Amino acid sequence: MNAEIRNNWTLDEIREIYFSPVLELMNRATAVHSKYNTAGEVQVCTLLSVKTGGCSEDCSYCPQAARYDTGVEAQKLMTYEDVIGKALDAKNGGSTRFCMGAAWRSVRDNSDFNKVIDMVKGVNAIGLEVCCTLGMLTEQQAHRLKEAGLYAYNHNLDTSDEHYTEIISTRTYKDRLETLNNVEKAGLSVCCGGIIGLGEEDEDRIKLLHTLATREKHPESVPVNALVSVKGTPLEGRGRVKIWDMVRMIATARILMPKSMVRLSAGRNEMSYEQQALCFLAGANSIFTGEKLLTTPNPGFDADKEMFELLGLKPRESFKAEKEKEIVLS
Ligand code: SAM
Ligand code: DTB
Ligand code: SF4
Repeated sequence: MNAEIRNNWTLDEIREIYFSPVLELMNRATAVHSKYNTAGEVQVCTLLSVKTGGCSEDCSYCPQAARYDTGVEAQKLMTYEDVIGKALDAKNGGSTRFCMGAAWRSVRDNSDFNKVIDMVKGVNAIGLEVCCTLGMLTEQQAHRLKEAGLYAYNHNLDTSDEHYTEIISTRTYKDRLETLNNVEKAGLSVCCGGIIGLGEEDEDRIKLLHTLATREKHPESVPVNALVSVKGTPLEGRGRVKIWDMVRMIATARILMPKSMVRLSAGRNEMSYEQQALCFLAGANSIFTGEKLLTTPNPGFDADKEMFELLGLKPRESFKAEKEKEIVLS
């Protein structure tokens, strides 16, 4: 890791940054952001739920947990053809990364996993950077995904270790960390972040950021989700996350992990362009576009195109295309 990119942040240092006056915090984040990244460039990703609903876990925010009556019906794994069709739409809509999600507790070595491996190969072949989020994973399964051409794996820690037990009881923080290590061992890029609005304290957010920013290698991307409060889940009726909380979280993540992609993830559908602009100023440089996240609404390609024009943002070239260029030019 570059000497200036630190992974020895202390909780006190993080507290000081997180609680600094918000305009000062944003200013510092903007400076760090433009030192390490091209200002105004935003990575555009599309999500697809390839296996929706019927999940055995009890994550209290999640509309896909079978035990909550949320109106999300359990579906079978999508077909290869349908997934490729959606990936082509995403590419035509301007996305460079395509993330496939499955409502699984963990990956099992069965025919569905074989099919996901084929989907990874297919999406990779059409020139998109491929990401998956399939639940817990062994090192061997991570290697299989890597060999199929997977670029990144998303696995969120969601909140602090302490608050985790209030939100999920069917797995532990340690389980999550183990999967992250397996992903890293297979040479996949790690995408790991959290959700705010789960009833956590500022201290829980600070601890989550501490866990992420003190990993030997910072996650390549850090999604910051605002809770999408879904009827039927235990977190139904939670008020909307305050924009200044989102800004604080994004700016602190940017300062601690200067080179990571900080993704303004769930919650954009409830945010104005002005509010999103504050998040970009705070150092967010990635979004999910397309009308749906996994099961909930999200701004579509057209609305995002309008926002990009209005704010003068440019879609970022894919890491994959950058690497290919380097190979051709060297
Ligand atoms: N089942 C896999 C897992 O849990 O890792 C992958 C899919 S899961 C839906 C991916 C992530 O979406 C979760 O870790 C959580 O951070 C986020 N998420 C789920 N429901 C959400 C909600 N209602 N609001 C915000 N983020 C949510
Ligand atoms: C992430 O951090 N957020 C995305 C993606 N990674 C998988 C998921 C958000 C899901 C929001 C609720 C839903 O649409 O079901
Ligand atoms: Fe299942 Fe993932 Fe939803 Fe938890 S977050 S209930 S593991 S789909």
